[in-house]
Amino acid sequence: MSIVFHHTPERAKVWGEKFAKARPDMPFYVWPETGPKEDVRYLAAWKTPDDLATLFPNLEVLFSLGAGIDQLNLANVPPGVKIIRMVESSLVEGMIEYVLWAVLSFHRDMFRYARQQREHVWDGSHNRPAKLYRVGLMGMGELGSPVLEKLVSFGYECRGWSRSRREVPGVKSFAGAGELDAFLAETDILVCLVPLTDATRGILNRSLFEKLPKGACLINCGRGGHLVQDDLIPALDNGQLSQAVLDVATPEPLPPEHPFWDHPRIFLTPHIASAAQSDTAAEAVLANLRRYEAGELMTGVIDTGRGY
Ligand code: NDP
Ligand code: OXD
Repeated sequence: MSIVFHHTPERAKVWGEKFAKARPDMPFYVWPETGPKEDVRYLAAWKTPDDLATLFPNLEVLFSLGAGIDQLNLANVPPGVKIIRMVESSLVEGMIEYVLWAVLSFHRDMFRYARQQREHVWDGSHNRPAKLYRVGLMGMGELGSPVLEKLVSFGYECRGWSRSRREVPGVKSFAGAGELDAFLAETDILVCLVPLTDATRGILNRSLFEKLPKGACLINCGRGGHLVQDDLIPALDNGQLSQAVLDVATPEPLPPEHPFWDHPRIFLTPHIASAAQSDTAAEAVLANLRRYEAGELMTGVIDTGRGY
């Protein structure tokens, strides 16, 4: 009974050491090494190799190396194989830092001051307190809920939107498609942290932007596929949005001629908002393997019907 790891050699080294120590009984292979294919029960991957069914006929669990699973080709995963997303502490910490940085930067006018610096303009505005900013976060899950808790502690007026109703202290909660418009109407800074599914693909579009108060800020740290990219620049140019912070795009990397690179009101980062650290990620998978072998429920099980 073995596990195959499919990612970079640097990560594989850390994982290999963790597994050698914690599970000397379980052979650990780094793709493209697999050992006897019929022995492979577990695969840990960011993207899956093609033709999983023939490659690993006895595969039982696919561990995503990301919190998101849209990068895995799910059509490729044989029925009956459990899919588990990454749930671990460093992903949460990274996302808290990123969203807090982006919200603070918008609130404290840092994007404007960066534009002014390029033009040698010295023009400061009076600071507005955090409580005057309403932050609306889409996706109150493993990442979104602790991000909201941190934003509350900084004094922002926080709202959260999710599929089912979620409670986070100090956060006004909205649920489902029926409450989306009310959520948007009260959101000055919109943070997207829902998973990319059939229900959320293209959700950040012109019609949604028009439901936000004029001059709102968009922070997308979900996936590029959430945003209808052709709708963004018109919304920024007509003032409906005043700033976009994009950590994700389609495709990644964006081609050099893409208009997002040079737009003065778009701040781009190269999908770095957060990432699982190898040591804590390996520990999370080891803990899930223990649960699985004991017949317990694993953390982060994907419901393929709802897509996350
Ligand atoms: P979770 O599955 O823990 O949480 C997802 C949240 O989104 C839940 O609250 C869920 O609602 C809500 N949601 C899902 N579908 C809908 C819908 N149709 N309408 C309303 N709400 C919906 O995911 P994580 O918090 O772990 O991760 C979220 C995403 O963040 C990942 O899928 C990935 O795309 C992105 N990510 C980006 C990173 C980056 O560096 N840019 C790093 C890590 C993750 P409910 O609570 O009712 O289930
Ligand atoms: C993830 C990511 O989904 O890093 O974990 O984007």
